[in-house]
Amino acid sequence: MKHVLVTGGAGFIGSNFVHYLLEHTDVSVTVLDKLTYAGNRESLAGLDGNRFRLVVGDICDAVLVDSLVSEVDAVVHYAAESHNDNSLHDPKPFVETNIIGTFTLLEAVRKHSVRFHHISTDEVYGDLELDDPERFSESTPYNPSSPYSSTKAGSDLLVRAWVRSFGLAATLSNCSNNYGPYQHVEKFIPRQITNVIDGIRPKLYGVGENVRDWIHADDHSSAVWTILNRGRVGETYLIGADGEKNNKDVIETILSIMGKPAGSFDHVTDRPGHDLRYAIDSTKLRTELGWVPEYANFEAGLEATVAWYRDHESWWRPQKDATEAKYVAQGQ
Ligand code: NAD
Ligand code: TDX
Repeated sequence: MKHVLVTGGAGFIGSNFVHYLLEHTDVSVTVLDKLTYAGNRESLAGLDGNRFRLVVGDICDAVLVDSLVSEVDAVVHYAAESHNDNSLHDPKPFVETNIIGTFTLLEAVRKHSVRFHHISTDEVYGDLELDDPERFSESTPYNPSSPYSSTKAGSDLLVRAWVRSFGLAATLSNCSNNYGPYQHVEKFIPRQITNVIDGIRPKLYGVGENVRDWIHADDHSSAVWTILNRGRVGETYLIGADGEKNNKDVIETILSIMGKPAGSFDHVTDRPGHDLRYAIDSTKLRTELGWVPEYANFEAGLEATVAWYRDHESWWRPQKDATEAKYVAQGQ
């Protein structure tokens, strides 16, 4: 593999993967990114121009997609509308980018016989009870709850159909909640860290017993590279690092790392249809492909993430006030 097209490479996880490729492999990288509110060229600043280029454009643009796909050996597809709360207020861009955009890419990789890896989420499986001993596995039935997760589920099913009907050389991965540098301040962990920096109390939806299964974005990237190289075509792999925590505990940990008193957060209006718990069983990825996560300690990873946001205020500051104002207007 010499040249990889990364869609959504100016977003949180996509940019992490681009950095991973440039640091750990010899491949050249083209990023296709629309630079929506969630994309940021600063997340790709300083990369080696001999091995990297950014093309600003839409994955729904079939002519552009066809030409870029014709130049590469593989496509790793991160581009998406990614925020559940936004999908509850304005679902249309989710249908366009997540469904039509994925369809557009699939038609191009089919035409040019290019290897495809589709990035998806554990949210396609719906949610679990707090005391359910089961975790999500590759055989869990799809049962998405939100406009976001239903469009991701739809895109997964398109990929699977293109594999079966047209013999596309594709793999899929469904990962749990990521944390780390370069995550937009609309998301849970960066929102609370930057609120504390700004002297605003962190905001917990509802009671806060909802559980997310946290993984560091670096571990997600190493898993995707592993699957791209050694995964079996047509297969789905779940990615997770045994990081289950409830939201209230995460806020308390952030407060403690940042030297604030326990309990100094606000309960705000809950998210409609809020999924209760996600939990990933990543046995297949670990046993079949030998992948292991590097970040075993969530608190240490969170401490490093807090330090990154303290040190990179110029990266997140331009988005902060408008994002927070939008939440406040929604009662969140
Ligand atoms: P993000 O919102 O930070 O980034 C998305 C990127 O896609 C942005 O750079 C944006 O400009 C770009 N984009 C959006 N619409 C586009 C379009 N029509 N054409 C081209 N580019 C477009 O999202 P993220 O958190 O980095 O998530 C990336 C992928 O990983 C998504 O597919 C998401 O479903 C999946 N995922 C995310 C998580 C998580 O915890 N964040 C977990 C599992 C899976
Ligand atoms: O201010 C907040 N307070 C709060 O309690 C925000 C923004 C969120 N929450 C809760 C909602 C969720 O239970 O925190 C949890 C995490 O919320 P998000 O960061 O919005 O993530 P989530 O909805 O779990 O989805 C994320 O993980 C799976 C990503 O945004 C998705 O793209 C990915 O597929």
